[in-house]
Amino acid sequence: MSDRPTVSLDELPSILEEGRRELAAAADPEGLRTAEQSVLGKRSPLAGLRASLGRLDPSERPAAGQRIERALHELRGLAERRRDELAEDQRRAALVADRLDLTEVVVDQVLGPIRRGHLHLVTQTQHELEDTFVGMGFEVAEGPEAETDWYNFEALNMPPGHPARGMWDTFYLKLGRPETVVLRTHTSPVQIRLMEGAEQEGRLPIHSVMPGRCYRRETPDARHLAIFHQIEGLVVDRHITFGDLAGTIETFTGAYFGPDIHSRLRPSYFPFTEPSAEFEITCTICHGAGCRTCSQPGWIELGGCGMVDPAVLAAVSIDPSQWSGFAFGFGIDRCAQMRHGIADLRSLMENDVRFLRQF
Ligand code: FA5
Repeated sequence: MSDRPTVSLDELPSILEEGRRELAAAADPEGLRTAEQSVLGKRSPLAGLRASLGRLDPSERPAAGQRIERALHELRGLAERRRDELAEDQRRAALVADRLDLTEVVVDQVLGPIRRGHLHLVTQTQHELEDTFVGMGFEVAEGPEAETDWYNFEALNMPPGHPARGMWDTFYLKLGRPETVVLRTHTSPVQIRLMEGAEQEGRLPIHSVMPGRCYRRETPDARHLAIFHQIEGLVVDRHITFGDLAGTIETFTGAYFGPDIHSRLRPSYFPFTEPSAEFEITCTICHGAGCRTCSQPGWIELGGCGMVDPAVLAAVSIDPSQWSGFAFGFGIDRCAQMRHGIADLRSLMENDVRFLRQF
């Protein structure tokens, strides 16, 4: 005797509906196997219907058989699709569970807490220099890096063909007439812009520093770069003397490098200052004893300076009989080199983080 439940064909629609619901409700592969057993297995209502076909009148069997086969076909298809869906769900769940958060691993477990970057040593040095000069009563001004020949050379007493232009190996830009626009070779052109503006707007006197990037066609070495930074200083006021210049430079040197570092001036030549000088500071490596870095004298050159040439004042319509001034300009990169004992200036431009992280 068969132990299959006997069912009537009238129940096919509800059997089908119940089968659909059971298969769709399977929440995992195990649940689906149980549902398939119950909906399509040997003891399922559909199997019972199929078995009872033999009790039907032979003329009704083919149609009834077809209805049952269609129902079975649909439910098998549903079971197949549900199997695929569950497999996909499982794959996604595994992906989420197994995902490696590399940033989390690197930062938290290998390198420690997130470390923020910091300003480049040259930028830090520029800010420190600005702070030092602001503390001494100076204002900070800036000018363009692409300059006209007029500001970079001519207004500074160097007309075309003047031999002093040879002191600065120049990059010319292809702008306008040939050799009329340059990448500035020093920050001195900003002096001219400041004096022009101050004269036109009645803003004299001037006590300003002007930091910025400069360019020279140089082969880089331990003390020279093709792209470097200078800070210019300019004072135009009444009764300004060379003593004011020397005192300002000595005050700055002590304030920035510390009380045991001093400055001295050596006669020199610049076309736009008269008299002119190079200023040197006590070598910060040997503190004046003499070493390889300073080539023995115990002093290291930092920049140039001098009294603003009356012809330069006159070129910007400032009356030299009423006003006088001094100017200086020195390397920011050189300052960083001196202050931190950097053997080779090129280290500042190579962007090796092992070097940069030290500062
Ligand atoms: C000048 O550039 C003058 N404009 C300075 C000046 C200003 C004189 C105002 C008088 C009045 P000089 O070429 O010597 O001068 O450069 C000044 C300083 O800039 C140097 O002492 C050095 O510290 C720095 N410097 C010059 N060339 C380079 C370079 N290629 N790489 C790095 N630093 C440099």
